[in-house]
Amino acid sequence: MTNMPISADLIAEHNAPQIEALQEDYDALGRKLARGGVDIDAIKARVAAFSVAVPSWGAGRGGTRFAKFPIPGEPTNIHEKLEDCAVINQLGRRTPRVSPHFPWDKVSDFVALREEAAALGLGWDAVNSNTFQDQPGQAHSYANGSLSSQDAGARQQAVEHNIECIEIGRQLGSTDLTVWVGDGTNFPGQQDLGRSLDRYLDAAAQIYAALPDDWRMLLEHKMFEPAFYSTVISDWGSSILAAQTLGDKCKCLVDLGHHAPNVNIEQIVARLHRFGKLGGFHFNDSKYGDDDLDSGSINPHQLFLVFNELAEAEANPRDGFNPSYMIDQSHNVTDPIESMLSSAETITACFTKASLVDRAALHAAQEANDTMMAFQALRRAYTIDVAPILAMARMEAGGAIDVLATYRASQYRARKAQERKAVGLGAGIV
Ligand SMILES: [Mn+2]
Repeated sequence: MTNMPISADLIAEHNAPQIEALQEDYDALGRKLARGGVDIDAIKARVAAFSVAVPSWGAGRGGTRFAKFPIPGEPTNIHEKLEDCAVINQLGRRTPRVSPHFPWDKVSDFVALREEAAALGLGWDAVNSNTFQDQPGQAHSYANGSLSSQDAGARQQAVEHNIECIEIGRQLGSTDLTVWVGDGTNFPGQQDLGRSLDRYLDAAAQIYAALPDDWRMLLEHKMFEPAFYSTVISDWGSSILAAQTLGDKCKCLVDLGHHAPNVNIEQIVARLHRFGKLGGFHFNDSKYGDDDLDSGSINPHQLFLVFNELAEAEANPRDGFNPSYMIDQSHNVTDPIESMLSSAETITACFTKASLVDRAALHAAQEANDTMMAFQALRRAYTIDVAPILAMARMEAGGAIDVLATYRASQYRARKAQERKAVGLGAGIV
């Protein structure tokens, strides 16, 4: 690849003085793991094969409903977003796919966009539809809902938009459609809670009917916001019931921030897998609500426990095991590239630690009702510093040992600040 945004020479130059120390750390960790019968190179190979998609909208600075504070050099269109996503993948090597959002990322030629991404070393992940805001010139408003609206015209428009997203996705090479609706109510009595779900299911079935055979439809539940009293697909219960009603190609997507505080999300993951409905994840972290904070920044242990369930599910697949992994964060106070580099590393670290759980010891302790040793089987893996494995896998794939230091040394954002037009002010929650 000749036109990559970061020069391979710069990465190599930054790696050179760190290689010896990395090798020492890797060898030391390898000896420690070998004592427990684990081959560090096999774990490194798992890490090298692991990937998580980045959202196109995550490349821009997010905002709150109060304000958005843009930074110089921020991307203003899908082409610039792709370039930023390429930087993340070049340095970190774990994020080779981008998840687009329509109509935000709409262009006139999607075949050309696919080629543009491929030239940057990127493919495409799940296509996201948007029926939670109105677009200029739109015939029907989503003010009172989209797929569940009482307005048949709005429902039809939402169905057609989702089908258009499938068509765009086919051109891009995607095989998943993620559907999240902002539908819900702010007042008790505002809508009939049963009939609104009926309308949603009826409209969603029309989208499902347009799904190609090798596609999946991923339903994303969310407890509240923008509706504050009820949402139509509020929780994993509503989600799995809808997915079961719609058919085999419909699965549930778990956005970590879309639950009440302290909800046992890892148990939800295990339940969805048990019934063959675990479709994928939106990774982020949360302190109070749908905060869209960086993955693992608040509760990295929970992220590890989610991956522990995924490791268990992978070892015991029911109806297949193929969840899609994606970051879904709003970067309000950081450079989005730095946040996604850091988050991809955190997510990969939790995946790696979960791979190091001695499952035989865990199962034996569970069978013996030995609570402390069962917990310790998890704790032993969680406390291992897997950074040398991640860094070695990155470096061997052409990435940076220290991703943030190399990114800053590249002066990429400063260069883009010279080239790109400034982003306007205003609210910008995504
Ligand atoms: Mn999400």
